[in-house]
Amino acid sequence: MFELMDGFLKNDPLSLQKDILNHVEYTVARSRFSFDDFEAYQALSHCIRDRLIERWHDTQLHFKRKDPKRVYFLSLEYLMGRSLSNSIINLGIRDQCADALSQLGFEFEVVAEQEGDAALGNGGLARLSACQMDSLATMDFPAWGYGLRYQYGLFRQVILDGFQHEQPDYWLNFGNPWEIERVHVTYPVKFYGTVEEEILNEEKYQVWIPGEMIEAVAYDNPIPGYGTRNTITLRLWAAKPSNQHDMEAYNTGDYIDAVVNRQRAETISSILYPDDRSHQGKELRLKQQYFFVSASLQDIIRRFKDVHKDLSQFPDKVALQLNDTHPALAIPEVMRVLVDEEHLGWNKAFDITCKIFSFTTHTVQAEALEKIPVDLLGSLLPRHLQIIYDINSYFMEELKKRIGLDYNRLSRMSIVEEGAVKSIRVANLSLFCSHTVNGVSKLHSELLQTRVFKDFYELWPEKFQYKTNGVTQRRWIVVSNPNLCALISKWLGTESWIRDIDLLMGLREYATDISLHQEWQMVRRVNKMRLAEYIEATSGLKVSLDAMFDVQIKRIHEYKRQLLNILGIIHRYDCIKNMAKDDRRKVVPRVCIIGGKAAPGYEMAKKIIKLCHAVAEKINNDSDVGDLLKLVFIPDYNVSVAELVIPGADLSQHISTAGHEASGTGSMKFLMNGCLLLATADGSTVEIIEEIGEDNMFLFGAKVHEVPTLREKGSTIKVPLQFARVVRMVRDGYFGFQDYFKSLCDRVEGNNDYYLLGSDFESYLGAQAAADKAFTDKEKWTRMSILSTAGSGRFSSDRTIQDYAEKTWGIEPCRCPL
Ligand code: 26V
Repeated sequence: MFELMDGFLKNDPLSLQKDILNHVEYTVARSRFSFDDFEAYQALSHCIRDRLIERWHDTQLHFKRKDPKRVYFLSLEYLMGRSLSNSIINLGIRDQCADALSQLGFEFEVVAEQEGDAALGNGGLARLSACQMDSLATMDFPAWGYGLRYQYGLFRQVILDGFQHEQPDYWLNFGNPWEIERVHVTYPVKFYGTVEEEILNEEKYQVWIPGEMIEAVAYDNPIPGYGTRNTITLRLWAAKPSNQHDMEAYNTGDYIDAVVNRQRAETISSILYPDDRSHQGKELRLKQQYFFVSASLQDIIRRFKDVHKDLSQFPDKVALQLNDTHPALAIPEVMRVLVDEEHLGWNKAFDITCKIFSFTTHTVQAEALEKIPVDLLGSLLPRHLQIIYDINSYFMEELKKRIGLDYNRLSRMSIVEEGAVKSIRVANLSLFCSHTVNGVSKLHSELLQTRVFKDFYELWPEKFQYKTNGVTQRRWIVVSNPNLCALISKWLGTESWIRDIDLLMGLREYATDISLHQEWQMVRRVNKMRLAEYIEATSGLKVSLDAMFDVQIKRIHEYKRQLLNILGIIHRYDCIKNMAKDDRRKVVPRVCIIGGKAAPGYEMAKKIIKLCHAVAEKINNDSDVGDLLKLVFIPDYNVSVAELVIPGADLSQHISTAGHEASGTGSMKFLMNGCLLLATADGSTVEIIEEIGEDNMFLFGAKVHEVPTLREKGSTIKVPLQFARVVRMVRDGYFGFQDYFKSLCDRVEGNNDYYLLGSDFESYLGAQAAADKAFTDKEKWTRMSILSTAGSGRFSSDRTIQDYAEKTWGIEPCRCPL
């Protein structure tokens, strides 16, 4: 690996060793003669943190000197996972650290595994933010990430008797060496109160008199780039009570209440909301959103004003990226600051606002779009509600000029939704006030233009772009699959692909080379061994390495169709049971692996988890079937579990009903690691097909344009007999829990089969059979596997970020000199 010249701290194994021992003694406060793996992790992390801080200071100073246009990435969620290995690899000192540890009697991998995940997000959107931060740093872009420092991250999933239970993830229990508390970087954030009119120099102004004030404190998380000194900042805000607020209470003598109130303030940043529709319209969630937005904008404007006086230059220096609608209150907040505080005038302020915001949407379901009840907004943020109304009046006037008095359309497009609960449509606000709206794959973008935001697209087609998602090869190959990483570098004769992903294509040339095949198979087998050990440790189940490891790991959701997978497994089991002994020899043995969390209030998803366990119980204890079929549910799926599972997978499933997965990024990680995909033509898979060809994967299922007709046909569709049979097995209690699974079965039969499991079943089984057949031909399988990795370059987040920088943000790299 490359090594960069460093600053004050040295990176040779001996210096690292000394620094580790110093941190053992003075930071961890343990004896340098006796410390355990966890303490070694803590000490090493502090060594790395010191090195990150050096680079980070240099980078920030460099940005300050150059004063380039910056991008601010606003996201309520980041799924960072572990930081130690990633930082060490990006710093280019993996071998030196391993040496230093080994001389102290520790093993690098064991030490790295001591770290818990930072899980400040739910799933796809949040992991995407983390991958994009890595690319922004690596590609030297002047970028800042902003988010919330939740005390409790995504819940831990515990399985008891096959049922999911949620437990709090108090991830800060043992301290967090990757953050730097900035006690002096604090901003007041205001809530509630009233709006009054004030006259200044004969002009009328609205003044917000807040009813509550809470302080936001910055916690900085340095994000190092790979092969560069650039280290950028992810700044997360924590809530603490404002002293000003307390003073009043102390003065009135209510000391006890004042202290209790302090704790109440902290609840704003205490918990991450699970991605669950039932949480829409909750006051605490709205408070979180505004708290985050207000603190971030105060920080951004302060940084701008340090150098520039005139806010009309704001768009030349600042790009604000809205990661979904969650941070969209930034729009009325910027307006409020420009109009009420800077007195710029409404038109000028609105012009600036529309030039700085861009918006990316991560969903396809119109009904999943965020809405804020007007009553709630009006009480929490009275001035923002007024501003949104003003924006909407202006919007409606503009619209009438374009479309006349088409009231149906006007009411569909309005930012304000009338109805039983009058609400703000946050996506409409974001669309109208952003210069660009991005989809996350080509197909997603088409659906946005033709369905979800059709009305908007027809009027402002120039606003619509798409940036197909990507994942970072640093984490998803270099960190998680070191053996494959070494193999790729050996065959390409360079490590440059780690920064320049297009080079991966060079592997195509060797796709039939028999010695690459042997080495490739060896690497894959070692990874399978590691995964098999993990399965045994977590579930007690021994699995055969000769079996095909077939994996589906992602959030549990009906549209992602884990149920289709399970019904397919039941079918496989049923076939084996009904087969003559002789025929069984032809069966390709499988280990089916499923993992993922269900939102706590999502009943159907929880039933799917239980069904998976019930089926596993039956199959795994059937000695008649033995190694021919096993089913494992991996509990508490998270980023670090993914790092272990993905490199060991032969086949992975991405089988959402066409038109439902905006992009999907798991598939890209599997692809990079040479795992074959069994998939529907949904989300980014459509582009994966373009890149690696249909022949290199197992495709099935209805296409997007066929879905509406199939739905219309409903119960008149002919569903294959096998499907009816497996559903009946569940219904009849073959796996127990007959009553509990009834609603799940009802959900996939007749007119209720919204996600089209029945009509896709036959073609699903066909794809599975094709996968079995290919697996028996080792050479073919290995070639397909190599071609998958070779074709994964387009799905690097480096490419996504490059596109954003050029086509959406208008920013350029700003590389810190060595
Ligand atoms: C919604 C809500 C609703 C209220 C409570 C908290 C909460 C948190 C998240 C969400 C929306 C999540 C949207 C999401 O993760 N979408 C996924 O984004 C991926 C990255 O673009 C994409 O690959 C997936 O297809 C898409 O489902």
